[in-house]
Amino acid sequence: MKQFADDFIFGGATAAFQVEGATKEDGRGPCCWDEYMSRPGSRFNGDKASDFYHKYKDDLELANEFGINGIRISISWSRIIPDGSGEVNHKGIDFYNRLIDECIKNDVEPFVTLHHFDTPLGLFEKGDWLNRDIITHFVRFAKICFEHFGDRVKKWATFNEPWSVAQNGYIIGNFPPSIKFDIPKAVQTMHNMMVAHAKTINLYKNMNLPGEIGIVHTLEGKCPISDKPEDKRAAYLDDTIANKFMLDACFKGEYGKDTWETIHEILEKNHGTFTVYDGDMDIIQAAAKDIDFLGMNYYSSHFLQGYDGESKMHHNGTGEKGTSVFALQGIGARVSNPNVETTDWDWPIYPQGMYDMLVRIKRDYPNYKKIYIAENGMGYKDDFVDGKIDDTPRIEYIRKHFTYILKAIQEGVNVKGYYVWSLMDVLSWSNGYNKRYGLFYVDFETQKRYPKKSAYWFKKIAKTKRLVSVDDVEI
Ligand code: BGP
Repeated sequence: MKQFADDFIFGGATAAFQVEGATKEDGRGPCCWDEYMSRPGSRFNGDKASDFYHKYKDDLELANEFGINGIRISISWSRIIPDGSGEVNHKGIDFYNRLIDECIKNDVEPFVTLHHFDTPLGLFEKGDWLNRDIITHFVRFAKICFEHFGDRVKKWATFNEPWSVAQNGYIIGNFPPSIKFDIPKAVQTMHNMMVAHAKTINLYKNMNLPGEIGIVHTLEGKCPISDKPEDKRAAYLDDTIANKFMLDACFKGEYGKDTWETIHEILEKNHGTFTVYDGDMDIIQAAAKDIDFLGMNYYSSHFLQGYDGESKMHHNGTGEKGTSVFALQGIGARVSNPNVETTDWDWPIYPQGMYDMLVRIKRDYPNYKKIYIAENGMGYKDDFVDGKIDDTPRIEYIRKHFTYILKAIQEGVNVKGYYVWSLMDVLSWSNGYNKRYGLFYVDFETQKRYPKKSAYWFKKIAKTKRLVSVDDVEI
């Protein structure tokens, strides 16, 4: 397959906390990240971010000029309901009304995520997704959003990446609440998020709105580093907790027998368990019948080695290549593969993993309906030279992933769009402002935007619907 379909979406992705800034304006309440990033020793915060709260009109005009016809945005829960559960803040509603209208005016279709990591602080302090009361509050927030924006927003996602909320918050410890190696809490978090997701899907379907609803998962390829049985097992265990657990819930409506047993094996080795409450699986089952799409974030795959020691971890959040350590008790160790290059943050660049995942979804979850690549892109320390940014490695990264998307489409996988992470440079949660992803460079001092070489390249693809080489583009 050489060409994308005429209706393929060439989009750019953002998330409220990473772009909006204006954290204290117009009645917004704090979210968990405001508090987390104000702790002593924090290297950065989201107070200004990319100032999208004030610059969204410029960004949408720029998107339109560069042929981008879709944007992922998320709604900051604490702008709409400052403490997460109480009064509605009408200035928050007004902002998103203006933003959504501006998207439509510029022919940049909004794809809206309800929760992109930014739980309101009040609810976070009561236990976040480990406290089941949050489910009711989330569904109420979703209902308010559907009522106010559901006439114009045609693509909704309940959550962005439950696995990241769980893994980074309770295993790696580089997201709030910054707990390490508590795999049972990570699993409970994901399960509770599944209940909230399913209730929200059911609500949306009952409201008969003119759009579609799904979820965004990060899907990471898990490859054994060798043919040894212990390495294969480690890859299988990591895949089950990172990918299969959530995919089973969303598309099968149950945790398959093998998934259930494998998760319990991991939990046992970590001296814990998780609770499924009465009625949870009925709700999850009903939502799996109705879910309209899978949003798939794909950046990387991991290479696994068998490991039976204690958990140990070092998160490379500075871009010092080769400093990552990741080994989990009861699962395995992620190791470097000498044949696979990595980014400066040690993320293996393995585009074939995206293809493998796409064909697997079609094979294992045949009721999936459609897939949007909701995020893909490369963190890179861009060089800014006389107002020009030559980010050829990023173009190569995206081009290789596009090639595999086309191959998957040719083999019958229904991929309907691609949202590059990110539209403009944004705040990276655990890395700060030097890990850039955008098509548009942001000078964070002046908040001026500059199209990178990748933006010109993306524009050509969006226009011709064909993959062009990096040599066909000038800055
Ligand atoms: C995804 C998140 C995004 C974004 C991206 C890049 O997991 O959904 O919000 O941050 O990863 O990650 P990072 O910023 O850590 O490099």
